Amino acid sequence: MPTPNELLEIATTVARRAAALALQRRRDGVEIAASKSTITDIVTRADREAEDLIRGALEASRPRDGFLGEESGGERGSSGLTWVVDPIDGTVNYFYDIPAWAVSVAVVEGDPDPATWRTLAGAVVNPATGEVFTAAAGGGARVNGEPIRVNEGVELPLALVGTGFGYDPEIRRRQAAFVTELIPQVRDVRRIGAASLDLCSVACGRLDAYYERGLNPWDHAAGALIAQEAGATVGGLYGAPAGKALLLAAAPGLYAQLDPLVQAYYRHWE
Ligand code: LIP
Repeated sequence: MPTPNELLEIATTVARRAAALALQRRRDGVEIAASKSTITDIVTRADREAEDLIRGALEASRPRDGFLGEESGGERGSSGLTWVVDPIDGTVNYFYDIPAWAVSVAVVEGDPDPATWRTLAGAVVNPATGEVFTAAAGGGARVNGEPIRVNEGVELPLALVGTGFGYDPEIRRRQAAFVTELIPQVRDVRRIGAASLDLCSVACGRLDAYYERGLNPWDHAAGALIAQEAGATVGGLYGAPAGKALLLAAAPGLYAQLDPLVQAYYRHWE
């Protein structure tokens, strides 16, 4: 079994290659290939091309590993490891040429299920800013090789909180209703549009906290490890691991203040 650092080297290399491809396609002009869950949930040709590049590179270097990608689905491996990939996280930002999208590559041990997996390494590459966020389990978190840490000691009224919204109109309405309740209690709210970058923002102190309901495994697999390795608590509903029902990330003290508010609201959704 390779070490987390050896796996991180592979993750970072393929994420950089895919990011370069996606950036070039952005410059060439982006074409929507299809819509998925709703008409606003789009996939571009570059999403598919970037995932094909990553999948092919991993098949060559790690042929016995499993794969779970946003665009091409899952395939079980025989090594006990699975690569969890979002080729372009922040697809709407990518389509509108808003410089807040990223290639997210993580590798997990065990079933590719956020409820049970152990993330060993993760890389999130934002080509627009040239930032490469990385973490190996137990090795800390970095951006462009420099160590990063969460903001400690932030009280709720001074917290800058990130969140996001699903593609379904009724879910968006309910998510917006919670933001209406939360926003008077915190410094402010930001909606960046890419979960991986939200989590990296918590990791490097650009956000004090981030929460979202409805994320897919590939949205948070790498970013959650980076946030945890930077000192964040990352969890889900009722104290479960982060997953589709809820992801909340913040330094421990702020997590303890925000968790009851988020749980109380999202508990009604179940
Ligand atoms: C996005 C997430 C984001 C969420 C968006 C979208 P995508 O992923 O990263 O947090 O709010 O609705 O799901 O679809 O760009 O890969």
